[in-house]
Amino acid sequence: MFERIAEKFQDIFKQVRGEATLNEKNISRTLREIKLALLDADVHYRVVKEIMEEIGRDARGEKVLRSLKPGQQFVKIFHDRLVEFMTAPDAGLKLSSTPSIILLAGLQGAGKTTAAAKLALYLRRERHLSSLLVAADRRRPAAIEQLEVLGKGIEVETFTGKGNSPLKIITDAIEYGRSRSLGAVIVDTAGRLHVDGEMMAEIGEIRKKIKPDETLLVLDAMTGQDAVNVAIDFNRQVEITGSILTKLDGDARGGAAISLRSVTGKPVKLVGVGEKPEDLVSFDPERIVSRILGMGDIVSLAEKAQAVLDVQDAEKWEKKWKKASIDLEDFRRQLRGLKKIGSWESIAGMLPAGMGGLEDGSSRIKRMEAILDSMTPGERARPEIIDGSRRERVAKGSGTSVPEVNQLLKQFKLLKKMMVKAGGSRKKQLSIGGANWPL
Ligand SMILES: Nc1nc2c(ncn2[C@@H]2O[C@H](COP(=O)(O)OP(=O)(O)O)[C@@H](O)[C@H]2O)c(=O)[nH]1
Ligand SMILES: [Mg+2]
Repeated sequence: MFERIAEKFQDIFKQVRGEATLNEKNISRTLREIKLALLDADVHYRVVKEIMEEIGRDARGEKVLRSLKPGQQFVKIFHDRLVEFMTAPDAGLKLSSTPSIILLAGLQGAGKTTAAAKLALYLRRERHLSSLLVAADRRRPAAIEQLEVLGKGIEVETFTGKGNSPLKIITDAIEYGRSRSLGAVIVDTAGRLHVDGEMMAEIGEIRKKIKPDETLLVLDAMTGQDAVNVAIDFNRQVEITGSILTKLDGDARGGAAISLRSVTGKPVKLVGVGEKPEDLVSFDPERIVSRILGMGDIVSLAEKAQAVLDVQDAEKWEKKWKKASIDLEDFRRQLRGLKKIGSWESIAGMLPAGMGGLEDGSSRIKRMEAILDSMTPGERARPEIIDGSRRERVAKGSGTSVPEVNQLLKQFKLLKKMMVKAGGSRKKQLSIGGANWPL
């Protein structure tokens, strides 16, 4: 998902991260490129305008210009802003009635019927609610059977009802759901190929009569700009409470995911990431932005890193971790382990701030290794003996500088502190605190 926009952002960021200083010229160039990438990804023009205003202000702000690595700081701020932009405080499903009623609306082919079944499974998994599926799409006879088949697959009952009045079928279904003390009634409705008045009127009337807890608009993320326009129309004519964005597993460009909340004022609540009933997850802006910006899935990378460390010498490491007794030799081994995981670029995001950030790491990790290699085994075992003159020697030997050596020692000390916090006893904390660090 989002491969195309991710590739563009990777290129833009590579360039801006490489800049030693930011000035009006390279800031303008970067902003222009970001703008084009967003437009190309089908982000709504109003949203692009809004984002660009904020980012422009930030990029020229003190926090960026004054930082040690302005390019990286800029990327980080852009990332954070985008997440903030897509985050809504009310993104969770609000289900407070018994049964709670969820009305699904949207164009034909958007994924409503599939989403109904997915939602039933999601509610069982996440909220421990049992659901009733309601076949209120009476325009196509096949739609009823499709819902029934999906329901059977996940062992959820489908209410088919009789006749052709969606409203009558839905009210009967709610009655039925109530008598069975079900948690949720999920209503699948008829779509159309395009937005039209008849469909809007139909949904509007149903909504007014049954007063659903949630009216969710199902949108196909692959249709990009169209999905956004459909959302604007729907939101204007039928009051929706949020949307479900489907087909994010396809080659969606990202535009709908970025724009929807801002353009409709309603949160994206769930996303479909496949055709199967289990392929529905909560909308997680942090995850989506990481994908859009090509930073990989940080959570899964962290898990991957853990796995590599595990096969390395897990037991030994754990013992040392508990005792907070690692030395620079262990630190060196860990660095090498990190290198095995993959490109530093992609793992930098998972390190605590200051230890990786969004830095251009592969050259940095090499320099860190060079520094460690230039120390004597004795120094690596007892870093506290590395005083001023030793630091100078190490810096020279590794082709780096004293500040870089200092920084590495500082990071190591920080890591050790974290270990003490995580696993050490009070007594050990005192002994570490008492060690005479010449920093
Ligand atoms: N890849 C993928 N396909 C989906 C997703 N959601 C729905 N589909 C497919 O989209 C097509 C239309 O879905 P359907 O639920 O019948 O749409 P409806 O007309 O709105 O009810 C079907 O072939 C679904 O399998 C999704 O999240 N990912
Ligand atoms: Mg359908």
